[in-house]
Amino acid sequence: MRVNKDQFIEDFVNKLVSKRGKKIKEANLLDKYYALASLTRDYIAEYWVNTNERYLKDNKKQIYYFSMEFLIGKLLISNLMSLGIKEVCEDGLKDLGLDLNEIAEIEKEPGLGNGGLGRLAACFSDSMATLGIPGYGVGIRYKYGLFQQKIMEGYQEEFPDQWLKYENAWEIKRPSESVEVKFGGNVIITQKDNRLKFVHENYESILAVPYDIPIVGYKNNIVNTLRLLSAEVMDKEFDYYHFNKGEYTKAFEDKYNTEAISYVLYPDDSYEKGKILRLKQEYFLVSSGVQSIVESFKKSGKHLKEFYKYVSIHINDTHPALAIPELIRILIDEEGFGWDEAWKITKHTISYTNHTIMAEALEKWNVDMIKKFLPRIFMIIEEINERFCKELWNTKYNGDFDKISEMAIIADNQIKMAHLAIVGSHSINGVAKLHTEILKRKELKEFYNIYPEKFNNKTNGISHRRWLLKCNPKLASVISEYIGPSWIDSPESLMNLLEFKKDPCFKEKIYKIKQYNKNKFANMVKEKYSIEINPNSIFDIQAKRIHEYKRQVLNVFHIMHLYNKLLENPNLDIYPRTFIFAGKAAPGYYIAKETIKLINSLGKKINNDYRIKDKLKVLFIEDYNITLAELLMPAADVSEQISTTTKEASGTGNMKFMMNGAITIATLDGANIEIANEVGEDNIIIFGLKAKEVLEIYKNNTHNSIDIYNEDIRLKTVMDELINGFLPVSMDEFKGIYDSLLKDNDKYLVLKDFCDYVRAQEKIDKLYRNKSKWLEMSVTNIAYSGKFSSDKTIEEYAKEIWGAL
Ligand code: 26V
Repeated sequence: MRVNKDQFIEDFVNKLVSKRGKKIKEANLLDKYYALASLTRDYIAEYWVNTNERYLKDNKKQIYYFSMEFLIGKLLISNLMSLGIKEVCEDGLKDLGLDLNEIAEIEKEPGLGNGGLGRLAACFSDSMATLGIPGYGVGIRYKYGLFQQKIMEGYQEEFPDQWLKYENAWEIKRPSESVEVKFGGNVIITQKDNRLKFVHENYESILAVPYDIPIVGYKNNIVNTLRLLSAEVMDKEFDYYHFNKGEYTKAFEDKYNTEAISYVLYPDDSYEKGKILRLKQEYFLVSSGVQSIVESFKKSGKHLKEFYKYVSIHINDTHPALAIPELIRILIDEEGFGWDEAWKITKHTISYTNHTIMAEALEKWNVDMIKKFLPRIFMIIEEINERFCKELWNTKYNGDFDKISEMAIIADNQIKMAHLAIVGSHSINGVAKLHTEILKRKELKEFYNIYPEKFNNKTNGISHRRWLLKCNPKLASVISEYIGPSWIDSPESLMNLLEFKKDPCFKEKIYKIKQYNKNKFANMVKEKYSIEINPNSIFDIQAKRIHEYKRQVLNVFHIMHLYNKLLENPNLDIYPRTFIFAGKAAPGYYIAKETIKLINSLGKKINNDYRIKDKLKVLFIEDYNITLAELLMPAADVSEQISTTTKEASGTGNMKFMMNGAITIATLDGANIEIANEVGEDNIIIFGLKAKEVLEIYKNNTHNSIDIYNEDIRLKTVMDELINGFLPVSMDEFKGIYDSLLKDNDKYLVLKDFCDYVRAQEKIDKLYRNKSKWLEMSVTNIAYSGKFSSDKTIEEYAKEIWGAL
């Protein structure tokens, strides 16, 4: 868009008055933020309206991306950049004596997700808008996002994330587009004109109120929509009878119970049985979403028979899988379709992404629960299941009861959501090549046998706009200086950087930028934690959810081993390193929380030990979120991607670090494999067991952690230090971790990979000393990172799954 500086200044000053009732002199930072954000939204509005109008006219396929999580990050700067007016605003504000970054910092980040899955949804939304694909995100407007993490005495403590405490400057509430979602009650079946009719009675109604957030395409005048739904009571806000009796809690009980549906994001990244509220959230999302889509489709005048030709509904993991029975319900009960046609329309409309093979994250709902809260939906799932089992019986598996009950959607009084999602959709994809292969050959192999055509791979990607252009402006500008700005629209042209990987002048610039970003990070650490870190040390970062399979403990063991070596010989030639951790643990995940305590205890010991002469530092930065990630990625020298091979479906942090020039130390897991294939083995440090070996170990149970413990004295020493008073905690503090590794035979093969990990880390130490070589590797990583732009991923989804390009 076009706005000149004078116009901007005038608009801004007026906005402060109209929106906040203040002149610049009296305005505080919050006033300035809201004025600027609101002005930016005004600027966006015109394009938003035009885009919607165009989409309506164009008759193109609309993509609805259903996700329980959207981790979009702060929006002010990125929106200004997408509008192409960041510099003008910055200048204008400067004239007023204001600093854009200071204002932008005060924005509250909507933490509406747990991790990779939620951030992927945000990167995809960004890419859809930038590619001009009519894409709508559909999610929940949780009043409280993922908990705020504070570290107290080394332990994680959780606090409510009150991101809506003030207002959300970006959203537009649309009460007139609210829809009714029905829970509970019973279903009456009658017969009319030779057809069964299903009437849902005695249900409880909840209103789903949409809030729309603009998703601004990058300098293309396109603005897509992220629609977040909030639960409200249908009509009666409170009960006068109880109110008059002074029973205030009772008077408002219904309201609270209803609205609780969209109060809190579940802070788990794995599934816990029997959470009624979570089930309600999932149905709330899909029912309101699918109803609105059908309504708006009907307005277009086309026949619902053609629904799937104009609408794709993509479900982000199985969490929104009830979209399948919900669409069938609407088509049959409300629109008068017969089963066969409703089934065909639904299957052609829906596609599904699987994000994990971790058994504990695979959703299964108790039959009685679904029956009680969603009686009509249950009938439909039962029907799908019966027909599916019959199909199996009549085709491949005649007489094979075991196979059929293994594949059934309903078995052992449970509904398996992954099975429902596969049977009721036309496409299922994994998120990296290895992950998809494991789905096809192992986890879902029975389904692959009968529906090979449904399975496909779509390796994840990240938005290079947020993860390079926005978060690392200095790097972005040097890149443009050398290869021109075309990489912003076509990220694969980052490859042109390879030409300069041996250019000393270019490399020096890359080095200086990394130093600048490291200094910036070090200053934050000093200010916030009063810890001095050496910006000339290697910044070695592991930032992700805390989970046994991600093996933060392996990282810790290596640090302890280095520390032991230094204690033995304080003059040992170790390149100074700062080990940085960040990430949240699910509040109920004991071992993960103990891992945080372990990192902090080690930090306390090492950071205060003058004997090792500041060669090692260990930091845990609290409250990892998108905003912190934007500071961390540009400051990293080393990216830790060390999951137990086969367990990390893809990973996307790996791509963000690489794009900012960090060197990856990794197992051949998830997308690490594809990163390694791109950059070549000289530009990534690979270690550890291969997928085949891991699968073999799991299958034949050939692993014995006690043997490794006894054989490797370095490892034995480190492990003993967990429980012998070496760390500044009680002796039994880390008994849980210790036992999981020895008594429980180290399910995630930490001990097995330790030796090779130490070797790989020694290689890093050596390589970093060769500055020229290191910078060459760094440039190579940046150059190949364009391959992992979510623009490319979304293009593949659009072409191969949605039929939309
Ligand atoms: C499951 C549940 C179950 C109910 C409570 C809330 C909740 C939240 C998340 C999940 C699923 C976790 C799966 C997940 O996040 N997978 C990650 O997806 C990334 C994007 O595809 C991928 O890069 C990571 O490797 C994968 O772990």
